[in-house]
Parts: sequence; structure tokens; C-alpha cells
Amino acid sequence: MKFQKSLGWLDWCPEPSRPVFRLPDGAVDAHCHVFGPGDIFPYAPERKYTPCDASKEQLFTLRDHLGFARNIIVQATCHGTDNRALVDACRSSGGRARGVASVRRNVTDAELRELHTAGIRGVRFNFVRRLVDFTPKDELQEIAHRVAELGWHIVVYFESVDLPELWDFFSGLPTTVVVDHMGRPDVTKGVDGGEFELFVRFMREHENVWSKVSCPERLSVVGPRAVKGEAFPYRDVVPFARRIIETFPDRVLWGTDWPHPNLKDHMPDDGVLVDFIPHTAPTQELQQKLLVDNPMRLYWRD
Ligand code: 0GY
Repeated sequence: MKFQKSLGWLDWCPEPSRPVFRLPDGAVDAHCHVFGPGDIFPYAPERKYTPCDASKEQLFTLRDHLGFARNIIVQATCHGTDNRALVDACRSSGGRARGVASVRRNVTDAELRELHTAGIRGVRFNFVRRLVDFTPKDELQEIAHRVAELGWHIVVYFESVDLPELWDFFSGLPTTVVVDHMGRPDVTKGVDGGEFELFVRFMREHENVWSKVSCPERLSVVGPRAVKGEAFPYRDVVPFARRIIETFPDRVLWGTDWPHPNLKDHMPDDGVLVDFIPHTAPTQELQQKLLVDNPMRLYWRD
């Protein structure tokens, strides 16, 4: 499979390996992006980074190569609240992609209905300081109540140290709340450490909270190299993802995060990422829930 190279950014893996792990039929890549192409869908003026272009065609090629049936395309901050690239990708997917958008309070009801028709089923609130200037919480609450009426959910992205401060805000959200990348734990602090315990407690106390158990390549300290006796990459992330999957098997999602924006040290091989899944979801039953049943329940109810 050939990907066109881009300039000025660390490229995604141009020839990802074919995974050894066979995904269950109907598997959903529940966290990935499309970027531009910038000459058709320009990046937002207020963006904090400029990504490499990553088109819908390239995403769909990767989907087929890895063995996924469907995609959930998540609006990234580099496109701001201009959801045109996302909507175009969903509309071009033949019903095989749904999406998560970003909106501000000035979005009209007609625009929200239009997004719904295109396949959007959620909005994303981002609290990662290096990525966005924060939207005021009263505005987010207003948006949350409006999208709740459409049956959508809210995806939240934050760093683990910020959970205590965000706890009450998240607790008040009127929808299903999906946390990106397990709330980005610091894996050096241990799976039984206070910070991750707080996240587990957050999920336990809030039955509407789900987690993506994605992005070992972002969370790992040991990185992509396999070492003797522990022959797989990102192994320090396994206990974290496995704990969340085994404790909350009906509230977890998995995604590649292609094309992996803002990774500076290495670009993951997407086939290797897929091969990581069975280390964290070791049984067929867990894999079926993680990759098929849960995302279908959240995104393809109608
Ligand atoms: C991710 C992670 C990142 C970026 C964004 O919206 C974004 O720009 O989500 C990141 O830099 O950690 O989930 O793709």
C-alpha cells in the first residue's frame, strides 16, 4: 500500500504491516482523523499545529488494509470548528464512517441537524492546554444540553492531572461521556497509583462514562521497541488498558488515532497497534465488545 508523502511533519507510517491479530468481523476503528487536504479543507487559523495532510481516501485504504469495517472520525483541533473535512469524509464513506464534531454555541439547530444527517453522533470538548484555548464551561454546558436532545454523546480529552478539577463539570454532563485515551495516565506512576485509581473511581461512580483504551504510542515510556522476553512494543501501557477493559467491558472503545498528530519521537506502525489489542483484551468476548458491540451501540443506533 502506497501513501503519498507529505512535507513539514512527521509522516505516518507509509507502509503499515498487515496485523497478525485477526479483527472480529465488523470491527470499528473508533478514533481516527482526516486532515485536509489543506488546499481543499484549509486548517483553522487558530490552530496550535499544522498536520500533514491525511485524506479520506488514505484513511479508507488504511481501514481496508488493517481489516476494519468502519471508522469513527474525530474532529481534531487543527480544523477548529470547521467540520467540512469530517462531514465530507463521513458522506463519502458509503455509511461506513460516523463522526464526532467540534461546535461553538453559535451553531444553529439546522446545522446540528445537518451534521446528524451526515453521520455525526457526538461533539468533542478538548481540555489539553497545548492543543486549544479553552471554551468557557457555561458554553460547553449549553452545547451539551443541545446535543443531548439529538441523542449524541460528548468526547472529552484531558490530561490525568486535570481530572480533579474537571470532575464536577464532567459529572454534570447530561449525555454519555467518552474519555479519550484513558485520560492520558502517566504510566510511570503505576496502574495502582493514586492518579489512575482516581480515573477508575471516576468510571465506577459514573455509569455514563466510557473510555477509549487507545494510544499506547502516546502513553508509553518504553516506546515501540520490543525487548528480549517481552516481545512487544508499548508493553508498559498494557496493565492500564487491560484494567479498564476488564473492569468496564461494555464501556470501552479502541482506535488507531491515525494519522497520529503531534508525535515527535516515532511514528507507530498501525499494524503493530492492531497487534497490541489482544494483549489488553485477551479473550474473544472482550474483543467483540471492544471492537464491534460497543462502538455499534454508540454510533450506529440509528
Ligand atoms: C489525538 C491526540 C492529539 C491531538 C488531537 O484534536 C487534536 O488535535 O486530538 C494529541 O496531540 O494528543 O487524539 O489525536
